[in-house]
Amino acid sequence: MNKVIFSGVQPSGNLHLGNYLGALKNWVALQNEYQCVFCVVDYHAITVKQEPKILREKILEIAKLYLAAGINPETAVIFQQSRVSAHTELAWILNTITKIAELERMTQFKDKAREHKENINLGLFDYPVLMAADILLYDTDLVPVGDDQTQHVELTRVLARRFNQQFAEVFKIPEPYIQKQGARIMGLDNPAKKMSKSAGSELNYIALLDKPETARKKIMKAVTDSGSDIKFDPKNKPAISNLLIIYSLLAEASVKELEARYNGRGPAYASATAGKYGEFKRDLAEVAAKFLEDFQQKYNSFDDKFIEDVLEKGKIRAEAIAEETLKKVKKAVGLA
Ligand code: ATP
Ligand code: LTN
Repeated sequence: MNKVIFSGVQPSGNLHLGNYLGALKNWVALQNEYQCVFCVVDYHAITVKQEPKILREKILEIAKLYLAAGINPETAVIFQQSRVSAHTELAWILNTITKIAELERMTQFKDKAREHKENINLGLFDYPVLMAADILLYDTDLVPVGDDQTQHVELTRVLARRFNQQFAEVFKIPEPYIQKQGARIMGLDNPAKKMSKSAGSELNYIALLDKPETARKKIMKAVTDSGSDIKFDPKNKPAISNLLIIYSLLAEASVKELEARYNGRGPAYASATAGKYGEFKRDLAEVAAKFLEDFQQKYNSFDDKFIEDVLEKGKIRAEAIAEETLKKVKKAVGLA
C-alpha cells in the first residue's frame, strides 16, 4: 500500500513563488512515490474576510494552479475542503481534546490576530484544529509544507497521540516534510520577513500569475545587501541569499554552482540601473520570466469545466476515505 501525503493551500490572495517553491514543487516531486491528497482549504480561507465572488473564483484558480504545477489529476485526489463535511465534523470532535493554551501558543494565530485586529474570530483561533482534522482523516504519513506550518503539524501530532491514548488507536501519526532549501522564501522587498500573499506591497512577491514582464521588474527592484559578492550567507547577506535560493530552485542549479558562476563579477558588471548586482539580477529575472511563461501556458490550457470535473471526482474519492476514518472516530468516542 502506498504511503499518503496530504497538503493544502488557502484560496485567498495571489499564490506566489514562495508557495510554489516551499510547497507545490515538493508535492510534484513526491507524487510518484506517494498516494497524494491535495485540498483547496476554503474553510481555512474564510477565517479572514473574503469577498464571496472572488472566493468562488479563487477556489477554481487554486485547483488549476495545482495542475499547472504538475500535479497529475489522474492519480492525485484534488478536492475542495468544504465539499467533504467530515473535515468540520472531525474538527469539532478534536476541539474537545484541544486545550485553549495550546492554541494560544500558535504564532500564526498571534500574527494574524495582530494583522486583523477588527476580526479576531473563533475560526481564526480554531484554525489549527481544522488543519489537524484535514490531515488525520486520510491516514497521512507526510505533510509537505513551508516551515511556517511546522507548529501546526506538531499540534496535529499531539492531538492524534492524545486521541489514540484517550479513546482507541485510530490515527496514524503524520510527519512534517520541510525541505532544507526553499522552506522559507523571503520577501523581495524585505528579506527579514517571509514572502506572503497578504504582504502590503506587490513588490514583496512574484505571483504565479504575474506577467513575465512584471516579474522581471520586481526582481530588478528587489532589495540587495551591501557589498557586491554573490555569496550565500543568510546572516550577513539575507537578500542575496534569498535570491540565490530562488535562482537555484528555479534553474535546478546548486547554490554552489551559482556562486562559482557569478564569483567576482558583481562590480565589473555594474550598471547604472541595476546597481552592482546587475548581471546576477538580470539573469535571475530571465529565469523567473521563462518559468512563469511555461507555467502560465500550462495554466491556460485547462478550462473551468475540466477543473470542475477534477474537483467533483476528487470529492467522491476524498469523501470515501474521510467517512471511513470518521466512522472509526465516532465509534471510539461512543457517538456511534
Ligand atoms: P499568507 O502569506 O497570507 O500567510 P500563506 O501563503 O502562508 O498565506 P497558504 O496559501 O495556505 O498561506 O500557504 C500554502 C503553502 O505555502 C504552505 O505550505 C506554506 O507553508 C507555504 N508557504 C507560504 N509562504 C511561504 C514562503 N514564503 N516560503 C516557503 N513556503 C511558503
Ligand atoms: N494551514 C496551511 C493550509 C492548510 C494545510 C492543511 C496544509 C490547511 N490544512 C493540511 C497542510 C495540511 C497554511 O496556512 N498554509
